[in-house]
Amino acid sequence: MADTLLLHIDGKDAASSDGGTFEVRNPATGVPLYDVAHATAQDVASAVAAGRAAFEDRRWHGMRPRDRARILNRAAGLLADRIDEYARLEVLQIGRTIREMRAQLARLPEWLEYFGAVAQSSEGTVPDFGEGYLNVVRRVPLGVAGLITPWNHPLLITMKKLSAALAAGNSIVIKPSELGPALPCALAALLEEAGVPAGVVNVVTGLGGSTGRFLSEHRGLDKLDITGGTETGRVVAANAGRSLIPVTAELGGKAPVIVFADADIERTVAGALFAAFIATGQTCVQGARVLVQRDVYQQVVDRLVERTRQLRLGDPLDPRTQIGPVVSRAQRDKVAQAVDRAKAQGATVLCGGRVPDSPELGHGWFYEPTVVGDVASTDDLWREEVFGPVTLVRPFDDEADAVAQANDCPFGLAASIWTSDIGRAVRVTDELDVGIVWVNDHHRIDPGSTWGGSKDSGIGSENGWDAYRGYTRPKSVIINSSDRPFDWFATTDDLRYS
Ligand code: TXE
Repeated sequence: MADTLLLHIDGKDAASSDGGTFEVRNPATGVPLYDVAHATAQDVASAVAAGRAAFEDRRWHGMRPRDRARILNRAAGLLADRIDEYARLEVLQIGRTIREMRAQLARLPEWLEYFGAVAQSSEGTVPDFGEGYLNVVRRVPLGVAGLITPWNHPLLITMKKLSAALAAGNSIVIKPSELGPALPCALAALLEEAGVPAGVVNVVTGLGGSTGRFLSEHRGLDKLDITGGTETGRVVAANAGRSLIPVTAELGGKAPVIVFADADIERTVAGALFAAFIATGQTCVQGARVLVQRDVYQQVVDRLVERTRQLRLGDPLDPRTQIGPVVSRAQRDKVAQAVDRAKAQGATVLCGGRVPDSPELGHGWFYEPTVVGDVASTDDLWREEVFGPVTLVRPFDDEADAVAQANDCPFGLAASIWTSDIGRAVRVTDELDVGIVWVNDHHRIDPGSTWGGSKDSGIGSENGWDAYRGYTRPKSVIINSSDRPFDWFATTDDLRYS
C-alpha cells in the first residue's frame, strides 16, 4: 500500500488540492499505517462535478441494464479474487479479526451480483389512466449520490450503498470514514477495471466535520445516503432537507436479544455471545440488551458470563484471536466511560469492565468483553449506544413485559427472539417496533433482504428492492392516444375529458 492514499476523481487518483493529509493508525498496535489525502471543499466540488458530467452524457445510465449488470458481475469476480488482500487491509486499519473479515468480505460480490440482477428485472408500471390515454411510469436514476460511510464495516457498508446506486445508473461520490478509508479508492479502481466508466465512482477521503460536511452540504447532489451515528445522521438529513433531496440514514441501535424460558439454552447463549461481541461489539445491530425470562435468568447469565470470560483477545491478524481492539482510543474511552457511568448509576459489572493489563495488548485500544447487570431503564446504559464490547442483562416476566422492555428504547433497528414456540415468535415480532427481527439467530444479512430501522435508527433502507427504488425516481409519461380534437379555449362549453 502507498504511503499516502489519494482521492479518486474522474477516474484519476489525486492529492488533495491543498496537499492536506491525515493519518490512520493500527488500533491493535497504535502504530501509524499511512497518510490519507484530506479532501477540501474544492475537491468535493470536483468530485460532484465529475459525477454530474458522467451522468449528463449518459456514459453509465445510458447503457442497457444488462450491460451494466455484466460489468457489475465482472467487478464481483475481480473482488472475489482480492478478498484475502482486502481482508488484511481491513484488519490493519480497523482491528476486526481476520476470521471475521474473511467471512464478511467473501460475501461482498453477492451485492454486485444481486443488484445487477435487480437492474435487469426492474419494471415500470402502466396505471389505468382511462380511455384515450396510455400512462407509462418508468423508474429513472436520480443523478449524483453522496455516500457517507462508517468504519465498523467499511467495505460491506460501502458495497451495500454502491451496488444499488450503480445498478440503477447513478454516479456516486463516496466519503469513507476517516478511520477506515483504505478500500473505497481501491474499489473505485477495481470497478473501472471491470468497465464502469471514469467519473461514475469518485472517492473523497477526509474528516467528517470538513470533507463529510462539504459533501452533505453540496447543492449539486440528488441523494444522500449515510450510515453512522444518530447525531451525524440528523445533520446529514437536515442538509438533505435543505437541498430537497431524498436521504437514507442507517444509524444507531440498541438491539434486544429476547430469551424465553423455552429456548435451547446452550444455543441461545452462543447466539447472545455472537450478537454481543462480534466486531468487538461495534455494529449497529449489536445485541446490546440481553433480556431473559426470569425462570432461566440466572442460568443464562451464569453461562453467558462464563463464555464471555473465555473469549480470546489478541492480535486481530492471528486467526485464533476472537476479539480485536476497539477502533480508536476515543472510541475505547467512550466505552470505558459508559461502563463507569453505569457503575456510578448502580449497575453491577458481571465480567470485564476494564482495559486488559496483559503487556502484549498494551499498545492497542483493547477493552475486555463486558456483561453488566442491574441496569435500570432510566440509566444511560439502557438508552445509549455504546458501540463496543459491552452488553447488559435484565430479567422479564412474560411476553408483554419482554415487548415493553424491548420497545423502551430510542432506537428501533433490530431484535432477536430466542424461543422454541413459533406462535410466540410471531406474536412478539408483531409487537416489536424495529426494522429487523431474527428468530433463533442474530446478525444475518442478505443483499435481497431489507435493512433499516425506525425511531432514532434512521430512515429508508438498504438491501433489496426498496434500496434499488431508493436510487430511482418515477417518471410518468402520459400519452394521448385519442383522435378526437380538443381545444379548451375555443369554447365556453362545460367540456369534460371523457
Ligand atoms: O461516527 P460518525 P463515529 C455510532 C457509534 C459511535 C458513534 C460515533 O455509537 O460511537 O456513532 O462514531 C461522517 N457531516 N456509529 O464518530 O461521526 C464521518 O466522517 C457529514 C454507529 O465514527 O457518525 C463518517 O464517514 N459527514 C454506526 C460517517 O459520517 C459526517 C457506525 C460516520 O461517522 C459529519 C458508526 C458531518 N457533520 C458509528 N460528521 C452504525 N450505525 O453502524 C461525521 N461524518
